[in-house]
Amino acid sequence: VVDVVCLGESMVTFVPSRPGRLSDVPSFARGIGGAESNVACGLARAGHSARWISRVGTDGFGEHLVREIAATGVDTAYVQRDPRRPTGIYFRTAGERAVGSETVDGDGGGAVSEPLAEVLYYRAGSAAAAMSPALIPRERAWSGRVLHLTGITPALSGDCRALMRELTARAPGRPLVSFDLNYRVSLWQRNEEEGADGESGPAVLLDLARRCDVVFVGEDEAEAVWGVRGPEAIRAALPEPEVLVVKQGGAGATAYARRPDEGTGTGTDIVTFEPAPRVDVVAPVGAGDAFAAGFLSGTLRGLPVAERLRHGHLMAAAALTVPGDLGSPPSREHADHLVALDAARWG
Ligand code: KDG
Repeated sequence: VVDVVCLGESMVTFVPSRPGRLSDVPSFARGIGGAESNVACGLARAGHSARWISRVGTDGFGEHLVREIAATGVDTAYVQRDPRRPTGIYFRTAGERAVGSETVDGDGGGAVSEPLAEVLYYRAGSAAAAMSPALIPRERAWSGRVLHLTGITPALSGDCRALMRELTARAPGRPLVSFDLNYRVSLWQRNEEEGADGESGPAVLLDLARRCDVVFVGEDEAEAVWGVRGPEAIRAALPEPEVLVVKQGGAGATAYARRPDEGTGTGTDIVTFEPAPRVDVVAPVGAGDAFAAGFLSGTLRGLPVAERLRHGHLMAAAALTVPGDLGSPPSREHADHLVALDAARWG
């Protein structure tokens, strides 16, 4: 049994070689992106066994993705190759702040005055969008102690939504299921325009979040998707998960953890706030994924909630201070040392 399985689409990413609008920048550098594989890579770097499950095309971009992700120590044995569909790609501007409520995981830190970001996806009909209960056997996705999913996958296709429901069903053998809301407005808009099955993003995401055990939500995202403002109100709207983490940008994060002796959905919580360390933000992309990796690492190690939050903040800080999705987090030993510093040196 591996520690964690992360399931979701990854893409080759093109980031401009200098700041500016997509209409103006002359050249792009190739990188890789994908919220769930970012979490797998973060956990592998923190010394855990991590597996990434997805589908890619038989094109060179798919090969590049699998090779790069495997190079971080993540198991890619269950990644499928589809000869008929391409690997998804996307373009984004370099380090700018997200447009409106379309954040690319900027919720781990305090970006303030950068210009607006642009994100352009080319992933409709991708190999990963074909993920379905028939193609991804549940036993594979449930082959870890933790399964990590995000709200990006259900925005990809009806098949992906069916898979998400299958993987979050309460049934024997289900591991701890972690879910990062990751609200991607443009993906849901496309869905609604296509009128696929009349399912709306807010309703699908609320239903899925309710079925999971550990849920990560950005305060800004919750307001954008459900119109709910502030950590208390978010918890009131989402009482089911055993642990709910509300990320509050540069300020920090609040965890609501149900007392162990309480039943589902009704108990009182232990509430823990931990401030985020101050960092000079280079690019917010990937910070939320890094935060989830740090928190889940602490969860797998059975650490107290405050320490899980601090490990999340440390990993997020590493991602915030580089242009790409993945930073270089401190080693587990060094991270443990930083986490143990007294409160006055945090925040
Ligand atoms: O969390 C970072 C991701 O947003 C990025 O890597 C791309 O997975 C991605 C997405 O769908 O936005």
